[in-house]
Amino acid sequence: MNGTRGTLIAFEGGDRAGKSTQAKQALQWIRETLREPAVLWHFPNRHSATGRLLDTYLSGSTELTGQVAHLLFAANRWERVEELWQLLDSGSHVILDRYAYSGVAFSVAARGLDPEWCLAADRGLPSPDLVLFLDLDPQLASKRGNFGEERYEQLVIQQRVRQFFLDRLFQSENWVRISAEQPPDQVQLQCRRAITEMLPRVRSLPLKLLW
Ligand code: 2DT
Ligand code: MG
Repeated sequence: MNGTRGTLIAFEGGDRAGKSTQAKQALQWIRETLREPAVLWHFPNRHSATGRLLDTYLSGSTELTGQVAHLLFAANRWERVEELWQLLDSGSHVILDRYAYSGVAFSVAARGLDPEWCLAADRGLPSPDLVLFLDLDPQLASKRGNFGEERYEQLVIQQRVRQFFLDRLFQSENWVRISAEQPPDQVQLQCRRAITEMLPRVRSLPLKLLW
């Protein structure tokens, strides 16, 4: 460790855009090629108490009001925030497969909640240095394998989520849009390019907080 902090990199996008695949490959590349420590986290983390409840909500076997679901998704992040700061402070990069952006986008798009109310629940979490937004037309996403299995995997919801990402969230300077219609190798190259460009620029700066 050379005393520099790790960076926080979030993958965002609709369902079936390839986030998990790309995040795994980016993790491997940071570890093996850049030779720096890195971990990959997925949100929601379905293994904690909040996550087990959210898993039953997403699979459709539990009903929750929109507000309760939203707060549980946010709590599912807050319960790991100390560990997150520790990792970053220790010099490890942390890659996130979904984060608070999904939290707001899905609660607004699928449950009709007020965006400002939604944003408040995640306010104060560490803000990613880089958000890789894997953008895929929901019509194409819906043709990929297993689409439709979980609660929010419906065309109209995915279209509203995408619009919210593009209209409301994409304005931030740390967002990079990558077309997920490209072959996976191309997508990965663009992710690596964005990470390479970001690293020297942010590492001497403190992490910001959402929002
Ligand atoms: P995965 O398919 O990636 O496991 O996501 N979601 C996710 C929310 O509604 N709020 C959140 O805060 C997060 C992180 C998006 C499962 C679904 O959960 C939705 C898809
Ligand atoms: Mg999913």
